[in-house]
Amino acid sequence: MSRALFLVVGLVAGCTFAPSGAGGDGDGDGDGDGDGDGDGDGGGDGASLGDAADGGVTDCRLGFVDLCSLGPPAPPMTVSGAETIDTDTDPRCTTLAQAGGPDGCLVWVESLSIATGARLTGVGSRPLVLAARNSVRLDGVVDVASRRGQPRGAGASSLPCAAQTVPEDDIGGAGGGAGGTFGTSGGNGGTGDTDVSLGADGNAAPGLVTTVIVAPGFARGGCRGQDGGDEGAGGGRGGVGGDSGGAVIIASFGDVQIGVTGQVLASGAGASGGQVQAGGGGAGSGGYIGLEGDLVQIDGTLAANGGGGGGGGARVGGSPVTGGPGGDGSVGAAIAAGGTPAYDAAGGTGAASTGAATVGASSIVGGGGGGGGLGVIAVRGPYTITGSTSPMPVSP
Ligand SMILES: [Ca+2]
Ligand SMILES: [Ca+2]
Repeated sequence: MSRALFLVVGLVAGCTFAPSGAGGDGDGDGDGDGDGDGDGDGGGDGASLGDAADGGVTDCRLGFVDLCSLGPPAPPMTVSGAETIDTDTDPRCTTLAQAGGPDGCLVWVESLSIATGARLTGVGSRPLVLAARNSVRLDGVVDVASRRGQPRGAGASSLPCAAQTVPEDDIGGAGGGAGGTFGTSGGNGGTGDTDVSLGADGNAAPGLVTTVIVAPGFARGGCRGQDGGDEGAGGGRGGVGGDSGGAVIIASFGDVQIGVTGQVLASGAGASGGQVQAGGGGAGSGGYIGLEGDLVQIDGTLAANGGGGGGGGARVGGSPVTGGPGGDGSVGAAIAAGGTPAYDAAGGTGAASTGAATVGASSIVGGGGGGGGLGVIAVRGPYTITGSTSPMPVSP
């Protein structure tokens, strides 16, 4: 487990925001008094953002979301059961343009609370952006993770990732697919047909991963794993690659509190195993979690882990055997299991803060698929951690 207790106290460079009456937030930079800009903004924006109760926004920062540019928020949002937001169709979405990134679905509310045992699931092609004028309190789950065989998380696998070397088809045993690479590298696929059987085409090259993507300052899904190589026309099909984890931002003018039972999940999906003689699929990488507030308090769990690669397929004693699927990216900091082999080519394990993604095994039959790499967790503003985050946060 990746547990740490520390406090990061730092002021965001450039313009900062603080609602009046938040008490003490302005001490560090003197916003609380004598800031001419603050006074001006407070008056100008008062119609949309200020009110008698909180005294209006006195200063603004351009973080993940320019909250000061928004109109009045929707009423407080409380999730107490299971609820899903499809970021392509939900009427609560307004389109958020992200500089350099994909459009997101912005849900802009007065405050946000997710109760213990409740779950807010984001699906659809766009990242999910939850923003509150006042506090955010998560005791339940915000879920944009992807899981094998289920709809992918919001914004998952929706942006292109650098081209990977495609695994080779081979009747004597195909190559395994590479795992998705995002915040850290996925694992390569395994080589197939290392005994060069059934023809003169040599062994089967594996799928190879690409370079890591520098942590972006906007929400985007991670990278999908590759499909495994096929046995050949009409033969066994390569394992289906895993979707990446999705993307979510949670931003507030006030504090963002993730309680002990709270979770934000953006892990990638495990891949399917290869059919007879075919390569296992590569797993999806973790996705993106962005958090922003006056203080971000992480007492619960943040996870953007990679999934496990699929096992390689084989013909064993004349019978076709399909490799096992890899595990989905974990909740917490455990590595995801690779798929069991039909013969001897297991899938690679998925990345978590406790271990890097591993490669699929090479074999005389179909190679294993690689595990998925880590996603990205980015926090703007000061934060504390007493819970578990995998990977550890970066400051964009
Ligand atoms: Ca072979
Ligand atoms: Ca061959």
